[in-house]
Amino acid sequence: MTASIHSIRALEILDSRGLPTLRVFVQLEDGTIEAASVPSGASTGEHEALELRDTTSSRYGGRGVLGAVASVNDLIAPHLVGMDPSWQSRIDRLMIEIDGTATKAKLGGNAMLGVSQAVARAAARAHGLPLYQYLGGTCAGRLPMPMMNVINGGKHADSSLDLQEFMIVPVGAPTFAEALRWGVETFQALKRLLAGRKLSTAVGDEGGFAPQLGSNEEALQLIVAAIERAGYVPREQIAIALDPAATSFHEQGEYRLTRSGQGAKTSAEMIEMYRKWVDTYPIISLEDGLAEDDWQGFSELTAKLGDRIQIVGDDNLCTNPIYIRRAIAGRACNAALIKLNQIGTVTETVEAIQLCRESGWGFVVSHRSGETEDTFMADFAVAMGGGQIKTGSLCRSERIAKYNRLLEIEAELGRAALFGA
Ligand code: 2PG
Ligand code: MG
Repeated sequence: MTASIHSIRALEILDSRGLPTLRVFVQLEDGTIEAASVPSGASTGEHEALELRDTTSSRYGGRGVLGAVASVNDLIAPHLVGMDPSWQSRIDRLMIEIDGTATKAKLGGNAMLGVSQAVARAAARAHGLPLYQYLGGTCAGRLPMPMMNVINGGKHADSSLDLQEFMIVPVGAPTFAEALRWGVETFQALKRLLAGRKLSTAVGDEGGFAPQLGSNEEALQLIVAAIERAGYVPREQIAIALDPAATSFHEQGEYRLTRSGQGAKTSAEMIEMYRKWVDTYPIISLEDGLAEDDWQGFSELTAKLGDRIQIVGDDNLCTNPIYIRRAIAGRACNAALIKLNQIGTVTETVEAIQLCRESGWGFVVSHRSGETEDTFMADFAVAMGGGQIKTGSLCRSERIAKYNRLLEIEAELGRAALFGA
């Protein structure tokens, strides 16, 4: 019998962009206290769980979260006090019921996720288990393949790049620790390459470099050069993943590659551009290659490239089983990005992943561009059987915290740790 929930309270804290977010504390009857913090995105999907912000207040330019704090303290906590923290899905479903909206607009997705994650942590502590084992079971031992974001553009940096994320994936590495080392060495090689060309080595929101390049394609060339300079074999050892976040440059039915000065493209022209890149560069995964409402384009993209690379849906799926089902039926992707705060509870996130598994889809557990030092998602990825994880670049502590937690888990598992497909 675990101790029941004694109290729940929230605090307004700051994320990695210096913007307000929530930390939720759950205290059990035996005095155990656990906390969880909530991340926040910049390139958000239209159907994401609503992030409650104090838009009518002048505090923090209308971005404060005191309303969400009140939602936790006054609207959620009274219902959960006295409950067993191990009743994760019951607690999550109760919050969904109290909220009563499709987008969690009443309680706030941020308030609900903070509670949901903090409850899971408190229950894990009460059971004397590490979070990955509590959520994933006693056999949970597979570390996720990291996608490390080494060049930032789009809404995450004021570089000349329209595409938001250029990531490296150490597909040939034998362990997570080695994968991380290969990534770091490539990141450092990239830094030297940029500096050698007198390009900026300042970083964007997710810690990737944000240089002024002549084209999006030049970023791909630089990454291949950095992989080689670090002593690795492109594709075989280290491959590339992209998240253009194409909704962010989709205007009036056109894909406007304005920042890089490459003009506007139709959906079909974008697909053709990706096809050429896939032929030329070691790209293995493409997330949000098209805009969230371009469902037809997504189906064409998957028909053309889905047997060669992973086609990931993020803004169009929002970690929501409703949209994932639609994409499965329309063959619009073959993998989903998984963000806990897009859907708002741990239970629903697990459901989204189960749906991916049943459909033979891949999944990528993901951070947000606005992060905190919280490492919940690292344990969560291991609990969900590994898969893939994207949690930013190889600098900035809010990103590194997740990698460091995965290093800890791999070391703790010892011989039981598994890595790779
Ligand atoms: C994305 C995410 C994370 P944001 O588009 O995948 O990289 O960005 O959190 O800004 O939505
Ligand atoms: Mg994305």
